[in-house]
Amino acid sequence: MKIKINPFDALIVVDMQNDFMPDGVLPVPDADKIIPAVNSYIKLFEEKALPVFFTRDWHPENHISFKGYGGIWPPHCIQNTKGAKFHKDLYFPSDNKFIISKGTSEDFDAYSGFQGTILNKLLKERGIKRIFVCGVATDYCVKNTVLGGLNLGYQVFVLEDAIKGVNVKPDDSKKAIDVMLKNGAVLITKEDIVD
Ligand code: VGL
Ligand code: ZN
Repeated sequence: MKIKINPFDALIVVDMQNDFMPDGVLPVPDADKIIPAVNSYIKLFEEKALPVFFTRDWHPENHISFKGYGGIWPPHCIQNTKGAKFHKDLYFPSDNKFIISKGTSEDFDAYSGFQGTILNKLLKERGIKRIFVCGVATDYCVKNTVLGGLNLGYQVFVLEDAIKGVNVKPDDSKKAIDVMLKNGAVLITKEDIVD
């Protein structure tokens, strides 16, 4: 496939935070291995002066998704903790970048970067038509952000070489990719992008 980046494209980097790294409290296996690929997409969008949106899980310490508060996950990405910080090697453009916090109030969870955030508004204001999605976890926040984007009418490209899944069950990521494709997402790698 040949994809040319155009002025109405944006990059969405999902939840590249310490707690989701292999040594974090909710580890996504090999999440750190995709950092070079994620950074290369970020630099590509920066070179073209296109916006990059970094989503982050940003939970209060009594969040509904946590074990003990009705949820299934260990406490993770608690606001203002080291675990909630982005990985130190993640590249940040000097401008045209946005941080989107989600799951910020105790009684709502958000696997999608569109849920309870201004992401759609920011994309709309900039005339963005296509979004390119990378990050973690393939089977949770990447999947739901992709489906959210499709539902809102964006064309969505999933960056296969820059996503990793949790795989609570071994084939969860594979199933997640099938669902994204069935709903109209397109799976690409860096090789598909032409200048
Ligand atoms: C996520 C589980 C719980 C994710 C967030 O970012 O995929 N997964 N909270
Ligand atoms: Zn979470």
